[in-house]
Amino acid sequence: MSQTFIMIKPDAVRNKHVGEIINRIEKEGFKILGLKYLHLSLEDAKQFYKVHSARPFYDELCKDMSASPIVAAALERENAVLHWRDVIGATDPKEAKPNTIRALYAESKGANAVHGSDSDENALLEISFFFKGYELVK
Ligand code: IDP
Ligand code: MG
Repeated sequence: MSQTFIMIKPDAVRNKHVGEIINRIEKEGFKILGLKYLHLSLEDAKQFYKVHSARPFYDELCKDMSASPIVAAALERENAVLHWRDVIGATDPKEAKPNTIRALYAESKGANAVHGSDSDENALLEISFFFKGYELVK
């Protein structure tokens, strides 16, 4: 078993896709270890995405991610990181395969409905950014 960290981004929350995306998480066989609904500050978003601070879209990304509430979750499954990346599809919804979450619900490359960790190591770092140990089920 391995873990991944996911977010339902502000665009998907505003577009009322939270229920469908959580349904998909369950259908894909993930166990939910932690789940919260929160509004990131601009500083939190900058800290979370600091690996992208040199990229041209960084300021817009952080502004968008702190514009309205998100859902954050820690998930467990075999091959969790790669399986979630398959379920969400390519960063740009125009390139995402049919029936992936981004193909179904994303507005654009920036407002692309969901986040998913890109490695096991980053999954654990991202989970600890959002959750204290006692907020995660064993
Ligand atoms: P990922 O979310 O598919 O892992 P990353 O390259 O890690 O994609 O980029 C992080 C986030 O930054 C993306 O999910 C998207 O919201 C935003 N982003 C990435 N590339 C672009 C771009 O070219 N224009 C606008 N936003 C982008
Ligand atoms: Mg990424």
